[in-house]
Amino acid sequence: MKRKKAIIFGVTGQDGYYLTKLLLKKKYTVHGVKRRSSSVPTNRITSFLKQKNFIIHYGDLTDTAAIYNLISKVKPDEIYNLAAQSHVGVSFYTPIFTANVNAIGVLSILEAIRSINKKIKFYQAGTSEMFGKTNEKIQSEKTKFNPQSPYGAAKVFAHQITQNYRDAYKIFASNGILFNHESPFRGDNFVTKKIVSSLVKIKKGTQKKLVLGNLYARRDWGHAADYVEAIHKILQQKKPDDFVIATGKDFTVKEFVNKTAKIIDLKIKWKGKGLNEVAIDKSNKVIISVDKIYFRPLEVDYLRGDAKKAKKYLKWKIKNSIDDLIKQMVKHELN
Ligand code: NAP
Ligand code: F7E
Repeated sequence: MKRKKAIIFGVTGQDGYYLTKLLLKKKYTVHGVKRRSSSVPTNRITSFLKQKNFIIHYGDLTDTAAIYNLISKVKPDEIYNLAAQSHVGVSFYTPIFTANVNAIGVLSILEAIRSINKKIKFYQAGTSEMFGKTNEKIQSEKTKFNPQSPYGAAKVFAHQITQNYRDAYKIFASNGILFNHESPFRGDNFVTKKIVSSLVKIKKGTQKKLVLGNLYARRDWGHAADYVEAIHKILQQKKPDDFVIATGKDFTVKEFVNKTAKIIDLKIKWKGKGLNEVAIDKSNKVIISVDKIYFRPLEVDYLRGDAKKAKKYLKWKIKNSIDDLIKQMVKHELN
């Protein structure tokens, strides 16, 4: 059987790593797109670089011509757009760049598909941040969007333009609406990775303190390895559609800290309130504190997803619990 060809924009990121691994296992030829950087951006994907079915290209979502030329040259069956300025906090400092990449970049891919070959299937990496401030206790495909950041607002544009191209030009274009997903390969400045990596170092005695922002935000945290399986399934459906991918369980940042501390056997006790809240160790030393530098101008307080549709139509299953996730992240940090 002919090998399927996929292009992955954002191949150097966390999901890029897991999706490449999955597609190579499924005998795809994977064309990954990396952007030029002053340091080596391929750390996560070094293990794939020697495989003949993994080909790396330079590209950037802000370069419409580069996107067009690449899609014309590769002639892919499927395109997965995972590329984004993906940090919500940073999007307040770089709103225009964020919109250019996360919103206009998506339109550039869709336009290229429209003029090169409408049969190319397209996946857009949407996010629970599109729901933003919501009154719904559990968010599904039917929940209204109310983004609270340049990141979330740009992703709403990307989501809707993907739907528009599906309806107007009959392109197989689907959106995932993925809730937070983490792994040992998570970027260093996301809260789970920061917590696990810091607490492991504090336990080893190589770091003194962990400084966090809002301890009371609630998130629905899953495992990236499980979530890329859903991403792949979304493009294997008979018809294009949109799917929420989530665990349905939510925890506060503080609860994530407590779970991690328990797993690495680090005794902590919380005291104080607001910006003065701290956690002390058994010798009364402050090892966790709060600083407003990590608070965002707008916060999303609460997110919990309803993935019933994905479970029913994609037959998607969650394999890793939050405790499995933290244990794997801890093991990776210890190594
Ligand atoms: P990530 O680790 O930050 O990876 C983002 C990828 O996008 C990296 O490969 C990055 O390249 C690339 N990129 C950034 N700007 C680009 C540009 N201008 N042109 C081309 N590539 C660019 O993010 P992730 O966690 O894997 O997430 C993957 C996608 O899912 C993102 O679109 C994110 O917004 C979305 N999402 C993530 C989550 C989550 O919890 N992880 C949840 C919902 C949706 P560099 O390596 O060069 O920076
Ligand atoms: O923050 C709070 C912070 O940056 C989670 C991205 O993958 O998931 C991710 O976005 C929560 C927020 O992820 C710190 O205020 C407290 O409430 O790990 P995060 P995020 O903003 O939820 C969504 C679904 C995406 O689509 C995004 O691409 O934790 N928080 N203290 C902190 N957050 C960070 N980063 N650092 C702190 O020190």
